[in-house]
Amino acid sequence: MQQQLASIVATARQESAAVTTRAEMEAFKARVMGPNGSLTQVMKGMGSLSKEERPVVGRLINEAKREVEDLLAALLAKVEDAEIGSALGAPADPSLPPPDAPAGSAHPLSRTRERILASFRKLGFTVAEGPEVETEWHCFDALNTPADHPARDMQDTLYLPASFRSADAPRKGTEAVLLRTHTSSVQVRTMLSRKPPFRIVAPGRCFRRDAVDATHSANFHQVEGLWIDRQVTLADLRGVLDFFVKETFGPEAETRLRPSFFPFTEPSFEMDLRSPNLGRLSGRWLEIMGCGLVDPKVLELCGLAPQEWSGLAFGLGLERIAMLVHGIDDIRHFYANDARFLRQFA
Ligand code: FA5
Repeated sequence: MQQQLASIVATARQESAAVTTRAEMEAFKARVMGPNGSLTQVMKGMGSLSKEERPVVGRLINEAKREVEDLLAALLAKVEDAEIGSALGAPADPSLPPPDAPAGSAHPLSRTRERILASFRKLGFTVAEGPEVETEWHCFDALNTPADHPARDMQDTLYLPASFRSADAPRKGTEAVLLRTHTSSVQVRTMLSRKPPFRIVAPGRCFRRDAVDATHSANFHQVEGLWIDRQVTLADLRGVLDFFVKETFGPEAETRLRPSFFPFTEPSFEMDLRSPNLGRLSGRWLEIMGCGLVDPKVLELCGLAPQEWSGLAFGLGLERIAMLVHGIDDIRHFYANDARFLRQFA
């Protein structure tokens, strides 16, 4: 019986070498392992063996079966390769990239962010970052925003449950933790951790309990700017922002500063933009960012002497800028992941 099995395996090995198609492979499998296959016949003969012979022969049969299964696995790989090769008109080369791989591209918000950062880099600003999950102190108190300010209301700001309270604030006790409502918290972290003078821009995600519509999202992006130095003036603010606007919207773009209020800047402004290249918005004054000179109280809270240091700060909405640059009429397009929309910016 041992000889019989050896000859079955030897024949199978010989025959398998001649197999080239899937049909031939199936026929080969049936000849050996099918209901009337050569190996199956031997297995059926097990019944006539004595009790002592059975385990010995069983082991031999299993070995032969495994060899035939290995042959079949190799045949399947060979046949599949041949099938792919004939479908492609050439032998398959698994190291090649998929022929129809679509080229990816940066998201329009990422592209706008990089463009904005590139403008500010030209003026010596470097990129800084801060956490999206922030303490109430970094987001509000250190920015001179009083406890009863409406922005601190649960209706406007997403607070984390009390179990998330943090000790990461330079004041006694633990602090409430929230999703930052603006990137101005990076101003605070930078002033606390770096020695002036410095100029930073901080891009990042912000969160507010705003109702979602064509111009508002509950999760949006800002780019913050902060320049701390000796004798920073409003002329510097105008110069920096004018440069950025002309780089982004073209040399014909004009800016204007309109008095406004933020607890962390004094004086504070909204900056408006007017440009002849903005489609149906051409020629209209459009509000694009908040800005001002850093309030001396904020410098003090962040450990800088207001007699020595001064600064300018600004914060713009990335989506709003991208919408203006590309003539996009609804902020929700940015988050819908619709390739037809995204491909237009590739
Ligand atoms: C601020 O957030 C200030 N921190 C900006 C600032 C920084 C002022 C430094 C002075 C000095 P405001 O709430 O206006 O300000 O938001 C700034 C910009 O973020 C807005 O002009 C707008 O473009 C964008 N923005 C605000 N809320 C949303 C929202 N829900 N969806 C999309 N963009 C928003």
